Amino acid sequence: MKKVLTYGTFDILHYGHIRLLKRAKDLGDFLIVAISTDQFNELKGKKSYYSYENRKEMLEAIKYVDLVIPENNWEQKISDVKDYNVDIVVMGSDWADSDRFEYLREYCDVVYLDRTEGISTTEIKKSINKR
Ligand code: C2G
Repeated sequence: MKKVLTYGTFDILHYGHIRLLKRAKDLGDFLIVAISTDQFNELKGKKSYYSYENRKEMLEAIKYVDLVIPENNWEQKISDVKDYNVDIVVMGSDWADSDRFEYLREYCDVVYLDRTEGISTTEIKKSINKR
């Protein structure tokens, strides 16, 4: 069984997230999504609209997603890869070649998938606030 792992906040879920998750699942048989806790989001300088619990609930409802785990810090990735026997870590291309992920190549494959243009949680929030 080929296991895929991806990280993210996944706030205000949109088709960019869904397309990333579908393509990530297509690379293996089992997709694990580590979503940022509210506390870790603060560390990332992000405040999500939905709580961790609600974001987890929504991610678990997506057919491509097999398991949702918390992302508590930047440092947990190596143990995540080992603990869950992950073969591939997948991220959107905004993370391409980032030292937040490149070091994982010692433990698993790292694949960056093109971001979906024209959609982002930030843009959605902005357009709703304008109305
Ligand atoms: N994404 C995408 N296309 C978009 C928006 C997002 O492919 N239009 C991808 C991102 O590249 C990322 C995933 O969807 O791989 C989740 O996006 P975010 O929730 O914005 O995740 P981020 O804040 O980048 O958190 O440790 C890593 C961080 O937790 C990643």
